[in-house]
Amino acid sequence: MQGKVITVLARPNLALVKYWGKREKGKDCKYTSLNLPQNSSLSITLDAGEELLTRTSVVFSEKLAQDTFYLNGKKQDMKSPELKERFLAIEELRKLSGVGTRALIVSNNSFPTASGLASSASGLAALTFAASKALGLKIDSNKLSEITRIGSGSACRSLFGGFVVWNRGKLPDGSDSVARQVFDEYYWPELTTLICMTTREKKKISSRAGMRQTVATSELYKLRPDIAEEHVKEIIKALNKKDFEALARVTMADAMNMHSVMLDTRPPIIYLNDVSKEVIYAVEDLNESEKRLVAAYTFDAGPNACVICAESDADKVFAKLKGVRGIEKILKAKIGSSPKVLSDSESLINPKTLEPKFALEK
Ligand code: 2P0
Repeated sequence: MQGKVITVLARPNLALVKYWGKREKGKDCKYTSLNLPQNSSLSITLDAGEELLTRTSVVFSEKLAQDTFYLNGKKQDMKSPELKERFLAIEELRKLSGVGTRALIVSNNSFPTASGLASSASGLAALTFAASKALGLKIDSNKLSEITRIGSGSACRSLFGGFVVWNRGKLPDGSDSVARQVFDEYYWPELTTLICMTTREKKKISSRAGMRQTVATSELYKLRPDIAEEHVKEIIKALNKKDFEALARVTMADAMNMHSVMLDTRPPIIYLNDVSKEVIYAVEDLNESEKRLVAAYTFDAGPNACVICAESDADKVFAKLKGVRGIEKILKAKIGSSPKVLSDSESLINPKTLEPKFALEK
């Protein structure tokens, strides 16, 4: 079968309540590769226009001898253990569709891979969304979320726009550990994120390896899952009331709680750097001088800060952050929408030759 080339655009998400730790194989997890989290998490989908997005084209065809994957113009090694793990999601989709043919996948990220901003989330969401359509699968968002989670945990949240909760779930097969939208992207459009880029270096330890180490060695981590579940409830309450200060308080607390268990890991995991610390001080200083919570910082597995504020305060917060030495670039994002299928003219694959359309790096 020569399938259709499907091209999808997907956006990253920013967790206000973080996912850091998986359940290992045992009574509440059938396989560790299911990527079942220790706690629920809550995110916003980010729309920074042409920045921070993934475009992916997928085609399945009998003419293809093997799976081939180009990321940012570079052919990837399909034998690498990391890629094999992530491609379990594609195997699941193949199983469901009964289509055994190989795939050509061409994906471009408009942000630095592995810099602490989650390109794996938009990347995997674009991949499974496009592959499910290229295989002609009619599956509901729960099933697609379940399969996307296998590729990358945080990616299941990027299947939705707006405000998204990824529920921890209890079942060992993971069928109840799926993401769902709690409010859409139009619910609170004033909410703005300023993304402060402090480094473009590749991080020293991957999230996947880091969280495994934390679960295995951190004493403080025992407290983390219950604290995070409570944070999810508090953020939902704040969203219901559009209470920015409550949202800000919990967002900062959750980020610092996650970075505390990282520091409590043996050996310690330290993603924050001096510039991250200066962002914390700048935001705390601004909040104190304004006598209200104007902004909230949060950090993922990297030193880049994301600062959330109302659009009406964005200029003030931007000016404060501009004063932090070491910030190379500040991107502004609004609340983003779910992945969308692009037109054939935007495809990254030539459907006749089954080759990528762009000039390739060796
Ligand atoms: C999050 N992070 O909730 C947290 C905050 C990093 C810090 O989800 O192993 O790339 O593929 O499931 O999803 C990064 O973890 O890890 C992450 P896998 P993922 O956004």
